[in-house]
Amino acid sequence: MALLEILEFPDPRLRKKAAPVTEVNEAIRTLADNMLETMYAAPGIGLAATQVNVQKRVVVIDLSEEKNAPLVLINPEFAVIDPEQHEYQEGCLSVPGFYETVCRPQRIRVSALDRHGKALDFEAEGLLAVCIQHEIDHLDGKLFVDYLSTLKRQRIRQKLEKAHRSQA
Ligand code: QAP
Ligand code: CO
Repeated sequence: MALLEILEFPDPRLRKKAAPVTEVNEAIRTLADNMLETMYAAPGIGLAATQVNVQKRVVVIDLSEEKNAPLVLINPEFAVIDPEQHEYQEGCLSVPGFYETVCRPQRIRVSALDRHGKALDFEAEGLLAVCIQHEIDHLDGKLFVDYLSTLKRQRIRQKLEKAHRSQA
């Protein structure tokens, strides 16, 4: 297994749209395993392939306290069940140090392939529903800061750019 580099906002590569996975093979399983290792090490609860500069529709999530319930979603899609929006305080490994309130539908129906290429179809609500929508956004080049005001987004961008300059 290997730790992957996580791209940080405002890296333009986070804006690329990921392509569907055409075959769930060993290379995809290795990518998912490396993404899980990278997410656990961060530590985080969700990571999309876009964040590690791979333009493929692969997402990993683990909401468990013990970090022993990995969810691998390949070509994930969702449909809104309950259009009522709920607020959630979101963060992102690509926007380290910033947490802001975002509104999203609370209940969704998810379809995806698992790590063996088997079709999954399930309902999600609460944090899982938020996390899946957040990660699918990444695959479409979208970040949670896009839901904030221009002013808030620019402030976050400036602070992260400054941090990146002092790291370089
Ligand atoms: C997405 O985010 C998410 O700022 C996953 O300094 C988060 O794993 C969806 C993290 C919240 C819904 C609600 C963030 C780690 C991890 C940071 C994460 C940080 C270190 C974020
Ligand atoms: Co994120």
